[in-house]
Amino acid sequence: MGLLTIIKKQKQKDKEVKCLLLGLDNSGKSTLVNRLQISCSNEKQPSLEVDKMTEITPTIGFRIISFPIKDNLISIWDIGGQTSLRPFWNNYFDKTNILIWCIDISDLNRLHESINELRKLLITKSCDVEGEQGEGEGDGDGDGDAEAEAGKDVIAVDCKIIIVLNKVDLISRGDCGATTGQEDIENQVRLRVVSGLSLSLADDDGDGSPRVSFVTCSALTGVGLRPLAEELSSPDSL
Ligand SMILES: Nc1nc2c(ncn2[C@@H]2O[C@H](COP(=O)(O)OP(=O)(O)O)[C@@H](O)[C@H]2O)c(=O)[nH]1
Ligand SMILES: [Mg+2]
Repeated sequence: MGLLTIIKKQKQKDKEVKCLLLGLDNSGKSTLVNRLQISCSNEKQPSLEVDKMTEITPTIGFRIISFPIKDNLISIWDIGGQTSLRPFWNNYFDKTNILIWCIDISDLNRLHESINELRKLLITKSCDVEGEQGEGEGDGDGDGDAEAEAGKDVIAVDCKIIIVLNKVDLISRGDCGATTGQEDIENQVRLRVVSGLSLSLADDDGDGSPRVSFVTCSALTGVGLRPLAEELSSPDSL
């Protein structure tokens, strides 16, 4: 390995972005990470990696896949989503820059389960607000906003969150029996996630709370993966 290669690798390591990829089993996490790796690290010879896309089996435990995007080394931790593995998800958060939550947008029957799991992982009740209010709290004429804040749902993790709405190809092909269009389903899923997490997307900017964004894609066809790659490598994710 030449000196330049070593320096380049070290520089990439310095800018490593740890992404935790979670979501229900069968939502397409492993396919997504394989497709991202192929399209980001091997654009010139994608045919060499075709086998990787046909080899997907349920992930037992976890695997780590690393590849460069722009100047960053993206390390994606693909964690199994089966019920038995979910209690361990919390253990992987250390030093995570980005949480990627994968939802199968074609399977609305499991959307509730997915949002519930995400909620369990992220949301906690704020409890320090009461202490900060000081004396005179709750007397009816005090700081109404602060009172309203007490016990409010807040996101407890300190990383950027990307919600991936995967398998959009199944909706555009009409395979999942949906009677409404792709845009309607996307909006419906976003709204359910936002209200399920008690988020106000308008609050996401500038107040120190983690930024939540949505990306719609198909890990199978590759549609929508470029914006996801952009999000992973954008400087505000570091
Ligand atoms: N049609 C379609 N199928 C997908 C897509 N992503 C994953 N799959 C399929 O969904 C199944 C589960 O995928 P997998 O990556 O193992 O899901 P995981 O359990 O979340 O890791 C596999 O049969 C994949 O081929 C997608 O975007 N579109
Ligand atoms: Mg998997």
